[in-house]
Amino acid sequence: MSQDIYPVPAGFAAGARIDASGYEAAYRRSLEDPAGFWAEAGRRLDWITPYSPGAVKDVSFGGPGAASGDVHIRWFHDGTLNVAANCLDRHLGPRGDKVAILWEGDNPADSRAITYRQLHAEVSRFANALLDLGVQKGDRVTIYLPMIPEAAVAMLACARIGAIHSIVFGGFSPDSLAGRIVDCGSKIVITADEGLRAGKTVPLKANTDKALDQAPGVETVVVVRRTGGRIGFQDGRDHWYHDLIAKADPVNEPAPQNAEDPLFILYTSGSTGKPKGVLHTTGGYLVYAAMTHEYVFDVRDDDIYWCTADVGWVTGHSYIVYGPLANGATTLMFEGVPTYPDASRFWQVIDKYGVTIFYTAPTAIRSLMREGEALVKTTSRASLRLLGSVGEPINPEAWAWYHKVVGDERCPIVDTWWQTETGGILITPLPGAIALKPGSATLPFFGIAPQVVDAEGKVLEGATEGNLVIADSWPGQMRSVYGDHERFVQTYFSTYPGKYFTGDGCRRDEDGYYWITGRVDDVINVSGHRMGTAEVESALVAHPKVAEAAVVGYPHDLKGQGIYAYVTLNAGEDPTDALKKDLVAWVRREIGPIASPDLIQFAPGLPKTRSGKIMRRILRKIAENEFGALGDTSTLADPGVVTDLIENRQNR
Ligand code: 6R9
Repeated sequence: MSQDIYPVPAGFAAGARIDASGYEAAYRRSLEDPAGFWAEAGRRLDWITPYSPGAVKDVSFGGPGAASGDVHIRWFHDGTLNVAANCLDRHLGPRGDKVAILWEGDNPADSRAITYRQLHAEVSRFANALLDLGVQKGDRVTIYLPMIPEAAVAMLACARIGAIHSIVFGGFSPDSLAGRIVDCGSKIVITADEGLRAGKTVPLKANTDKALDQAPGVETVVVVRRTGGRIGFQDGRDHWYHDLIAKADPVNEPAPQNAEDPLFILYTSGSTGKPKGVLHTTGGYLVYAAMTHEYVFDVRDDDIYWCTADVGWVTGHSYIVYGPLANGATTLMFEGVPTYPDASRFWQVIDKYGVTIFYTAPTAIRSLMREGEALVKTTSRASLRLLGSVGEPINPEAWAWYHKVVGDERCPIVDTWWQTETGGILITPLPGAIALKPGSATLPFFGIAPQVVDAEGKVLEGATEGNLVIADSWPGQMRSVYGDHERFVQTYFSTYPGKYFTGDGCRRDEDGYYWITGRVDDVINVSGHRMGTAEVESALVAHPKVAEAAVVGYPHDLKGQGIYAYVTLNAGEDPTDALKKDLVAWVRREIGPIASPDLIQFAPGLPKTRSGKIMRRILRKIAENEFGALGDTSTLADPGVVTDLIENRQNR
């Protein structure tokens, strides 16, 4: 592990939002007096009815002493506000003509600049269109769109009328889309004719049509015309977005929402098979997304800020749309991929728009690093002043390359640790305040109380290693699993009663810096995307030739973790390469390309305990090529299977 320390660059500290002593004082205050701290922080938003001092924080994480099962989280709960008004209307005076969204298409010739005034006008019209279609407060609206400005318009239009959006990443299959539509009972889907990635089309409307065969509750589909490709159109059910916008009333008063009214649902993988609908609410989420965006990225009015995530993930929600727009920033939205037309695309886009703040994922950095320095050096990147990383631990080599080659050793890197569940960044450097150590997310943001615990829940002090929990709430925390509060309590508050369990392991060093070591549950991180191994397993066993499957992660140079699947076939089936290909295609179809197994091993038997539990620890070791240290195998029902698994291992 690297022990290099990169102090705050002098020039950066001078102009930064907050310096080291400022950070320490604010952090201390945020833990000593959370209600006071957040009451003040909440004033960064415009409230319709201000919250009262006694209603800032009302939280129970359950646990010892609490009424059994009582987990509730409320922030600012007697206040009302409107998220879209905070992201749009209040900027019209000071920044009406400032660019809100800079859009760079998949094709470098396609771009758009949308001012706050224009975005406000479009969102107002679409909000009215949704109302005309019968969408009401509290209704769930599924959004299945590519990275086009209409995605932000749809999100903000929902927020404006109090509808709850559920975005499904455009890379998910019809089956995955259907599952998410049915789980939250949405009656409307907003999609596009086709998406465009690296010059190829993605059949979003056709996927939606397939999904709707399994989701009969959907009455309305809104279709954005992106490519003009041929699609099926069902009169009565399907509506063109541009027709709705053209005939909608241009004036829409933002509807007041309670701070605890739901804002969105976002499905994420857990350690069990079915994705969870992570529920975020209105006031606390926006306060937290906006505040972290401002401090972590040290945002000023003249910044051109670019987060390369997709709005289908939480990073896109908080740090492409809600945080930046609440702060009146210019946010760049990119439709394409880092390697099209060639692997210098990111750097070209940075030069094209004068991007000052750039936020991406380690997997992208690693894949571009492989393409060599020359492609980066054909560009200037002189506008950059801050770099960010998110999604998985960043290995020190990638960190060093990002710092030296991309940032010319001028730009601090904020390595931001957080989760879909946390709504915003929890552990991160503040670039003017905290010295960097490559590979460490460094220190907690205001109001965040991380603890490292052992397997029994004992709190470990000082330099140590264990599981990461958060001892108290923060405003951006998820409130529930949509429609299943019991699952929320079980998943996050039962392992260590009274504490939020992150599912991550971590190390804390002698300076109190946190080093996230990765998931300690059956979740793997493939190119920064969360995948439940159980989800891939249930897709595999749904194949008619598969009897049983066990999926684990293994170290992968580019993806961080790859997907390794052990598959037992039904008696009489031939373990051929053609079948392997078929299984990969099958999983892509069932879940989506991000779930494609990298390696498949046909296994006549899986290592099981006598009670029938698959011993994943052993499967992980074999997949990692570390079968010299398998540990105790004496409890296996049939130790012989291990020899066969090792002999036929795929990761050599
Ligand atoms: C925002 C996001 C969350 C999981 C999280 C952890 C991993 C995210 C990280 C990181 C190390 C970082 N993770 N950021 N690990 N360093 N800077 O990625 O949300 O998709 O829910 O994934 O990603 O394992 O638990 P999500």
